[in-house]
Amino acid sequence: MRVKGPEFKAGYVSIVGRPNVGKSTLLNRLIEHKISIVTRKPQTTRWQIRGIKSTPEYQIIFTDTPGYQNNHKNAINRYMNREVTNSLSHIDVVLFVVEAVKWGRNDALVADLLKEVSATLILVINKLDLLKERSSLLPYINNLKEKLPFAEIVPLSARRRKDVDLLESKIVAMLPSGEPLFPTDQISDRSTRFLAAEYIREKVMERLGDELPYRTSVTIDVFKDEPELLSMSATIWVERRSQRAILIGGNGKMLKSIGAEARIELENFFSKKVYLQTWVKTKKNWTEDIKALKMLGYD
Ligand SMILES: Nc1nc2c(ncn2[C@@H]2O[C@H](COP(=O)(O)OP(=O)(O)OP(=O)(O)O)[C@@H](O)[C@H]2O)c(=O)[nH]1
Ligand SMILES: [Mg+2]
Repeated sequence: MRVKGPEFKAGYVSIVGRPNVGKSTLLNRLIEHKISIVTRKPQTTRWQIRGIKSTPEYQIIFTDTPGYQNNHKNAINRYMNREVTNSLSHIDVVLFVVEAVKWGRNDALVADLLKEVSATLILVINKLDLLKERSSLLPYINNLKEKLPFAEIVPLSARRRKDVDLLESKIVAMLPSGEPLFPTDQISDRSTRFLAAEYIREKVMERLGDELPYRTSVTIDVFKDEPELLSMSATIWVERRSQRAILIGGNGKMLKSIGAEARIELENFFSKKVYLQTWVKTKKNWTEDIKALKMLGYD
């Protein structure tokens, strides 16, 4: 790794907030790659995912996290909440993401967690483009200012490039000086195999988010990466036989569509042809079963 001058900055930044506020959208925009999957359904992200942004002047290691909540209390949700709390130690900056101008029980839970955190706090008020009454923003900000000692409050839309650039410049100002912490050509801590499974899960959630919101998980059984072709075999896990039938659909139509959509995204991401086989298997009540969770990668 090239040694940088003393003015180089590097640090860790965690992105936290309740489900569906736009954390993963923000991460992807910040690092300009689709590392974390995004759907309109809450509880899309299930694990910590790091995205690394390196420039000649600085390196930021962002961690996207699952949405913090206490609506659901089963084993998978306990795992997801733990991913959030674990992301809050040994970091420099926290982006606390909320949605303009909403504040609920789960936002308050996140605020409580952050009371114990020593890192610099930035409040990111997302989805500004959806806000009809601009006049409601100031009282909202004034109310949130009382809750935690924010170093910055940044209303934005994670979908707008220039808003995200401005946020990034504010983050850089708060980073400590130091050498790069990761190789400067690395964009994530996750393997391509992991990302492939996530892309497939995204398509399942997009298609069946209403019928099977939190009941599916994806594992990759075969991952053969050759110069011209990536061959993959993936298993989509569900909790019950009835869910398996929904996922497969009449004449296998639903599974075929999911496979076709995932393949297009994977071909874009890997810039090569992808051969994808998909299977659906049942693992009874896996969201409640610690052993099954481990087998599916929630360890
Ligand atoms: N209009 C608008 N929609 C947004 C914006 N940012 C995110 N979204 C949408 O909000 C939904 C949730 O976005 P995600 O990025 O998956 O949210 P998240 O906080 O990562 O959600 P979880 O992983 O479930 O905790 C998606 O449909 C996004 O397209 C924004 O700035 N404006
Ligand atoms: Mg997410």
